[in-house]
Amino acid sequence: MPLTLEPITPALGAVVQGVDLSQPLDAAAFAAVEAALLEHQVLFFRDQDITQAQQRDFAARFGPLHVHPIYPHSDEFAEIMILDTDLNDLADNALWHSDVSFSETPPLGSVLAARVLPDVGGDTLWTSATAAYAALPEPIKQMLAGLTATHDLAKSFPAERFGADPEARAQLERAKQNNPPVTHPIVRTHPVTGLKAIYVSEGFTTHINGLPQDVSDSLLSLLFRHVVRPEFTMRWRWRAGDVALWDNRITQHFAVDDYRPHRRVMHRATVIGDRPF
Ligand SMILES: O=C(O)CCC(=O)C(=O)O
Ligand SMILES: [Fe+2]
Repeated sequence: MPLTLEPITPALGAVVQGVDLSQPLDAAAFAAVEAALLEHQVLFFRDQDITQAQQRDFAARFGPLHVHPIYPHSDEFAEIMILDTDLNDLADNALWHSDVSFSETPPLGSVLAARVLPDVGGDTLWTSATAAYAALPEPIKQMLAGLTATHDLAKSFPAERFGADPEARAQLERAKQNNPPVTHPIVRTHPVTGLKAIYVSEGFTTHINGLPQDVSDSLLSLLFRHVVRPEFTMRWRWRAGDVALWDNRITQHFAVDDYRPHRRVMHRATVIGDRPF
């Protein structure tokens, strides 16, 4: 069955039909998914009944998988990260971010499967950082060229959130030691499409290198607001069996935290990417 695509907004997002992620995709089907991802940046697959192993295997077609330094993972597979409101405070995901940008080689993409959903709420939003970059006035683009920024895991994982539990605190300390702050260009270039994208996010970007902190704060605030203007975004209302795949290099996302005290469980497999340039 050929793959069909139904776009969600002009900026990004498409629902994919005709793909069963519980089966290994043949080369042609995988190439079609890759092409769709390049074009639409975030893809949604409905009614998927996939095991953790199948989710991991699908993600691994794109490259080596990342193991998160803080979030728990499945007992069976370290590459399946668990976002479960019963296990963790997930407040850091209710903030616009690009996953793991605190790494030297941040993820190229993520595969997220909905496992337990509240009846209503718990939507996720994505924004296209290429659409946002394209809409910047030319003088601002020129100003940003060549600037770099610092990304720091500690911004999204502040010590207060780890409470008094010594084990959780020790894990955070280890994660910080293993992931010191990194520098990335403020505008990155997609390695395949060549499109430029804003690559700072509220989640992890702490300052623009070489600028006084107050100037950096003002410029970052302008970029954080610009990148999430409604016309660059989409919002997804999850249904059981949904799987999302996003290009993490040129999008940001925000998990709406509006459903407590209900439980929500998502499983993520995260593909390691290249060093941003
Ligand atoms: O729970 C979600 O919908 C998304 C959470 C998130 O930020 C992620 O999986 O990277
Ligand atoms: Fe995320």
